[in-house]
Amino acid sequence: MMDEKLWFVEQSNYKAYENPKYETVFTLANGYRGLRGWLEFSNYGFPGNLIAGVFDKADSQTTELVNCPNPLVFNIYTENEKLDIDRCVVLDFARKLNMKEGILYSEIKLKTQKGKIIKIASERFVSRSNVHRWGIRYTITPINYSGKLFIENIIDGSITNNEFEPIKKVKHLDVKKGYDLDTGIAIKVVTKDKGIEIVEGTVVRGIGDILQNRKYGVFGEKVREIYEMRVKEGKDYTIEKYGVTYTSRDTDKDPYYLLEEDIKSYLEKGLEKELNLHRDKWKELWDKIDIKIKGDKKAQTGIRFNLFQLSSSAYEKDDRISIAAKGLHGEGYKGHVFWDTEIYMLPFFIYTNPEVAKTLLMYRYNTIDGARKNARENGYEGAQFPWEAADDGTEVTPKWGVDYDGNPVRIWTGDEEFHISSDIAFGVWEYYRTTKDKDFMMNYGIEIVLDTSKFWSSRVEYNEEFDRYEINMVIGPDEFHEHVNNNVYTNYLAKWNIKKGIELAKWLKKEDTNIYEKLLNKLDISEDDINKWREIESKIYIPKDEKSKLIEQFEGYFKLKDITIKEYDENGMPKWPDMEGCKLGETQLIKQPDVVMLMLVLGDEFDLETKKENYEYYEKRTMHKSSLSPSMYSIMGLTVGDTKNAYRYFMKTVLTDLEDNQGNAGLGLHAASTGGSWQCAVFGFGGLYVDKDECLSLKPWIPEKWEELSFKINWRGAILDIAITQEDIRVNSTDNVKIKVFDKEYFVEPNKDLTIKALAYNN
Ligand code: IFM
Repeated sequence: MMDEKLWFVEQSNYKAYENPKYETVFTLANGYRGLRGWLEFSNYGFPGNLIAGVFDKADSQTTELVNCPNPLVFNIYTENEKLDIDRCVVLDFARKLNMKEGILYSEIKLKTQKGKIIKIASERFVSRSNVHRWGIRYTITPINYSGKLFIENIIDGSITNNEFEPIKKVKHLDVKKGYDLDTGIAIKVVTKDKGIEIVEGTVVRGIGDILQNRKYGVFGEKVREIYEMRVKEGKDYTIEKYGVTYTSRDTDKDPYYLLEEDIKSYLEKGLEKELNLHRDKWKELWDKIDIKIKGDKKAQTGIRFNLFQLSSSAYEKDDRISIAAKGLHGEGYKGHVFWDTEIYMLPFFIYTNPEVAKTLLMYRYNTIDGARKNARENGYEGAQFPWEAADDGTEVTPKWGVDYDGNPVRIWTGDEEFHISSDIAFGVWEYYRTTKDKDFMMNYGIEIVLDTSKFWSSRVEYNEEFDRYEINMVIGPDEFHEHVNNNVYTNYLAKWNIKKGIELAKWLKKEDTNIYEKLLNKLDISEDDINKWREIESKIYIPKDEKSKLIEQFEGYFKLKDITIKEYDENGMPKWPDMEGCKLGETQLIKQPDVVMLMLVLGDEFDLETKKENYEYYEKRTMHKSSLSPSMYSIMGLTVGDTKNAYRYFMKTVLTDLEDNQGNAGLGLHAASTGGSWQCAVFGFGGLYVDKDECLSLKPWIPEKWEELSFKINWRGAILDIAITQEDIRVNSTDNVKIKVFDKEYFVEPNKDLTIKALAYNN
């Protein structure tokens, strides 16, 4: 029973101002769509029905993910008094996300202003078995009265985007039609610019003949049906709500036909059967993705929350979509896709569910024409992937935003944060290195790597004086410093990208000359160009301090005002130091890892001393003003022996949304941080890495209070089950695998435990 609790995220107190945070935390998603954990009986908060790929611009500053009609509206009237939690006495309140089964439970007891006490229990799910379906089962109990009750089922098409920032409110949808399904209702809406049609349908069904006198109506942009119920004090009444969604992205025909058919078969099947299929799917998923941390309950629930929500954000059957920075959990960052996907989230999928990883990379492949357009428009060649992406690969970063004080500021990331192109190429390589999926690499991946190499070779500037290639006017991962020259992360990754391009071109020529020639022809790359790349790659400028191992984040960084962090808040996060009259960009304070990030992404290129020196230097200057920050410091901390801080950063990461430690959980999931959580556990504490000879390697370390850390990974088709305790490391595999543990080679035979005693590696 205790162990079961470690699968739950619970809310036991109701505070209206916390609604947005819990809407994110309790979002149920299946990669096709996300339904925020909106509370039906409150007017505070931001309902969200986000369907992957439904983008529109309308009057917004830039293209954004559309908030689709809210199908969750379910009003209860006791006599004629509408149940509104914020005007009632809350007698009991509990919500619980059961992550094992993907079900959100709630139990609420309210006393209305007229003194009627009513209890509502519900179970909500968004099906992982059939992504178009979702459902809720309500059990309503009038505690102290008998009489009339009305149930109102509504689909609200009046929804707008950006409700949380009223000045930016935008309407993306026109209501085309309301449908009376008798029983049940549906709505068809269409997006203003792109004409994407969305149909939502819901049916409520009472168990027993409890719903009477149905009335259907369309009220402006809302479609509704209302039922009367005669209730008796103390009796339970069960109502099932069935939901189905389709869009014109799913079909060439009218999506309403698909909806109609699917609702019919869903009703025939019944809610319980769908729920069981959904449970089975989660069981299957958890078998692949779960990470067990024995001896640390908070860490256990925390890591599971991150795995649950990250896994809920991907849909392997649609390669036109990826995972947004805020998942399908909120409108923050407009549903845009960043480097967060390839650098933070992708490794989780590569090692647990490679099919999903491939789909995510195929999204980049399928949007490469947009990236080519970006390059052309900016005067470059090849493919320049957008810093923020939506549905077609063109740049959609907004040009304007607000700073920490609410003043308007120009956003330069879309113009200058170029490293995204090599981050994507790196993702392609990491996927290939782990899966050896040759078909993907030959037919898709290599095109990304070559066309980004081509981009970089046109983006670099030759400096004759120093006979070197430079990349100027950029923003690196640390976004506090804009318009900088020769950011080491950007330059190193560009160099790596071109080098990988040369290497893979050679490989492809050997593997299949035909494909090689066709591809070079398609990309308009000649062998002379590739020879030129060699020269460029060897001369890309990497700023280095000749006297120490310290790497300068960009040219001139060390000359900036050296302000370091002196104080930490109650959450262990840095407090703003006295800026001594300087602007942020004039100091050495950074937002998130940059040099440290480079040493993680290209770990092999740097020795331990370099990692240590730079970690120590930059850690004192990193403000962690991005949720992408603590996880990387945790992993690097483990590499260099700062285990105490590594654990602290790990906990910060896994609790990002649960404890809302960035203060903006209401806007959606910190999806990069969910991926960072997995990386901390597996790459950090698990110490898993692929060495220079492409051998899977382990160098684990676990905190004293952890009795065991265990996880599964997929390594080139073999499923490895790895458990680390204070006494030993155990590895089981479905296939023959060579593995290094603390640099010593071992061979794991299928289904035979390899156990290495701690003594063997502690010496
Ligand atoms: O991609 C990140 C970036 O690194 C920091 N700002 C937020 C973005 C989206 O998560």
